[in-house]
Amino acid sequence: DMDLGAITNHSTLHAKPDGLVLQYGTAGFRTNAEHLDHIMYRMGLLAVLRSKQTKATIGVMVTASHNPEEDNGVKLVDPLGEMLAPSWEEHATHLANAEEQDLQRVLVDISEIEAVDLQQDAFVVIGRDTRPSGEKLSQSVIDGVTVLGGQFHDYGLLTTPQLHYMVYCRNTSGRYGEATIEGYYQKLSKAFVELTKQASCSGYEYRSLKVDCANGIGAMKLKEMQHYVSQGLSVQLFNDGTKGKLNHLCGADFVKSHQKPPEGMEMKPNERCCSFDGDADRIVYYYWDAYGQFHLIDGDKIAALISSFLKDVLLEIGENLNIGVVQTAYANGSSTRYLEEVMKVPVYCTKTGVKHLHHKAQEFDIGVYFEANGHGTALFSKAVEVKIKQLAKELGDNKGKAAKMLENIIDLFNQAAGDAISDMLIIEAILGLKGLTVQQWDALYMDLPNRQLKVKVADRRVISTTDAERQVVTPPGLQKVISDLVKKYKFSRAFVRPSGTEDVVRVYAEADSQENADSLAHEVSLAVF
Ligand code: 16G
Ligand code: ZN
Repeated sequence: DMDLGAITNHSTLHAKPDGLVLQYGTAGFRTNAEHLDHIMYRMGLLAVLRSKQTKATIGVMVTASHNPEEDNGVKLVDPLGEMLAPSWEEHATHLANAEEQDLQRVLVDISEIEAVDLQQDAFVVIGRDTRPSGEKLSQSVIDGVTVLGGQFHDYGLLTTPQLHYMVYCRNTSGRYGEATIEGYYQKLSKAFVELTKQASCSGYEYRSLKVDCANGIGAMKLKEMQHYVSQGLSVQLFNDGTKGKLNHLCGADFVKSHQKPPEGMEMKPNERCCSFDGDADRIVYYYWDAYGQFHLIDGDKIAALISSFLKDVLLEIGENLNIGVVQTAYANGSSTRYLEEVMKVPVYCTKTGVKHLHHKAQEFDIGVYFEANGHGTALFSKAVEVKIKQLAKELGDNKGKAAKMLENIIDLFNQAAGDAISDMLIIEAILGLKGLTVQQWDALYMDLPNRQLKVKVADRRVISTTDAERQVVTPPGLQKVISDLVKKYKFSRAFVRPSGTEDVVRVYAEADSQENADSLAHEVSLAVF
């Protein structure tokens, strides 16, 4: 049975500040690190219950991704490396907000609702990003795990997708890969090096790439990995954490939302550059052209590159598999049109947040998903993986070569979560195999000018949406106003949604020119206010 006395004793060491209410949001709990100690302890407790219930290893990642350095956060990772199931997000919120004297009762409630067998063993793996608060907060997670009799392995410093990978490996008896950092590097680099060898036959040139690591964990892990892939790629690291502050004026989120290059990076015209975010689960590319214009290549264009490559390879192999691309409302209208009309692949739209895209992508033989902000990956059904492996062995000539190529591409994807390192290697391999420059990739289609704004309102929950956040339901009448505003412009689109991570309403607008996108966004935000 649960040692409830011990839970309470320890709990007073991890006391909840009076009146503090936090919610398990789109990416777990996230706030100033000073308010998180009790959350970490309680998420340790919850991870044990989830592990007992699923009879599997559960992950706990201590990170606040692209938030400022003073913040931290935590999210739980489910058995197949996925985000925590929605019903457990609610448990997490209850547990986080319980006053000390109610803690035991809430734990018992969760155990009863979820039919947790308390006799079952529990195993939890823990990782953290480079935030100064991370080490102590991880220790509080461990306190929570051990007080409930759970066992654990603390990986220490990891990127978020690496922790997802570890969980996935451990719950699939090593079939996916070995659950060590060395295993991760081996799996990815083996696939990458094979691919670049194939590319070199077709005139592949040695590639170099500049990477802005957001002064985060990505720098450390990329340094560790560098020599494994040096045969095919030379990476030059910037914002590696030795000087600047985490996510400060740099990183994928900064570059995407400001549509400008990070500080601390030396860029020459036409050089291929990319940025990771603070926990290395997002990536965007960009370059200056010869006329001094900045070009951003976001998650949408990454999805276009990847899915067109996959489609070509399948054509070569002669396999007719069903590919789907999953986006959110933030996907640039041009990208959706390009995918549907030029590439002829079906495109689906889900609500914002990785778990929604991931879930949808699982419905296809091959599901490619990316958020415009650069988080994404591709998922391959078990049947497809088996089939491709078999074809790679059986087929000769070009078909066999293509199958082998696809086999390596599958291995190179982190199918547990979007992964900046893995995505970077895939993109570099594809560009190399196709002999594409960054400009040629960028020219697949032209982004429609767009603008995002935040609006502070008294209560953002009065806004509810439907149709994957593209239509407002409440307050009544607001959608009609937005629709009428949109009609005033060409190639226009606009939507509003309450943020899942900040106390604001987000406004998105796109139109035929930047001026029009700006004024549409402005008009819509006035309608919200
Ligand atoms: C979180 C999500 C991200 C989403 C963002 C939206 C995960 C792991 N992360 O960072 O996918 O784009 O929230 O934030 O799901 P918003 O709701 O504030 O716009
Ligand atoms: Zn992140």
